[in-house]
Amino acid sequence: MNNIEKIKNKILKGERLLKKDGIFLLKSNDLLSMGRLADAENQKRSKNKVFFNINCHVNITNICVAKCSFCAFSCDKGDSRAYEMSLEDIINKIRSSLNAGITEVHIVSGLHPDKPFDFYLKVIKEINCEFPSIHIKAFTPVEIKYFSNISGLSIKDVLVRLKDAGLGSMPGGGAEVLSRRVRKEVCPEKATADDWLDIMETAHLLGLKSNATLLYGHIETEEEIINHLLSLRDLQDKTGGFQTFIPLPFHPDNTGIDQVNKPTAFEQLRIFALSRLMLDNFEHIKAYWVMTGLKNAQLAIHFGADDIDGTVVDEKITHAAGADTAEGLTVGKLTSLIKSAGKIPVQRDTLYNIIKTY
Ligand code: V47
Repeated sequence: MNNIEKIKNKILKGERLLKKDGIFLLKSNDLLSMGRLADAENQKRSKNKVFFNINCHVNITNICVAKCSFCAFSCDKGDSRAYEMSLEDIINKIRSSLNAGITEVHIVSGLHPDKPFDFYLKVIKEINCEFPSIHIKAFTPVEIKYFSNISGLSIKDVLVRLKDAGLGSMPGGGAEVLSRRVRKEVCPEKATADDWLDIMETAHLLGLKSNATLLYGHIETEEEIINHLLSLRDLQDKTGGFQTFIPLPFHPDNTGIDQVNKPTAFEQLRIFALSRLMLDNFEHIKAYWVMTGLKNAQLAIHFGADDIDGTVVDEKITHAAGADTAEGLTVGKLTSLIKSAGKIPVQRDTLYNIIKTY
């Protein structure tokens, strides 16, 4: 029996994949076998459904005190690219997306040097007051840690205040690679791997759901990718608070790590299949089309992904780093992409309640 068959047998028996299985899969070129196994896992969970939502992204500012070498979005105050949105700008931007039928606003931003935590609380309160039916998914653990530093409040108090103001859940960003070595190299000035995990644990215990990401294709090793997945799986065993795992292929343009190539379609699909197989306690795996590209997102839904994020509208972070995708997609485009791959498009809300099956 070859190794892929051994892994298949393990999965059939309901056994959990180990670190060595993950390393084997990450090195494997047997992509089609991995895809079949990953798709079978999705059949158990989502059948042929592929989820998306109607959302809009708001990046309040690109001014950021953390100098992460993988990021092309952030800049210093005074830089010609620097911008910051006022509360009014934010409300107007969301209002302009209402016609599209958004059910979610996704907010992540730079770590601004002067804005107090109260500003962010006000943002959440005001959005909640103006648009009570829209779910607010906002702030990564990196931002939460920063809010705690600038306000002097504990992590728990920051999260409780945001939740009381109307925060509905948290996006999965800022995880990068949960490794001390990698973070020391690429993002030494922000929340550590332990901070990220502890903050997600606290959020989950407070009843806030979240996602989780992996930023891959830069300086990380195979072992570091598998350890990242295992850390997420362990925390999910404890809290059950993660909804979706989103592997993010690194975009090198305009970053401090521009000597590498963007992960190929083959590498991306292998990561999708690997994630579906290793993260047996995650309900969903998302192909974030903005980063994967539309063609790879469409293929990914046969290689372990059951979600392709949403309409997005005006994405800034990946486009700063050379993404060649659109900045937003219509529902028609998203549904036809899913249908032409033989799957069933399902519009969901942020918490995966079904809104409409197409
Ligand atoms: O945290 C930054 C990554 C993330 C680059 O939770 C880059 O539903 C590739 O987390 N190349 C932000 N990636 C995006 C994110 C996200 C997106 C969509 C949905 C959800 C969700 C979360 O983007 C950052 C960072 O890891 N990133 N720079 C880059 N050059």
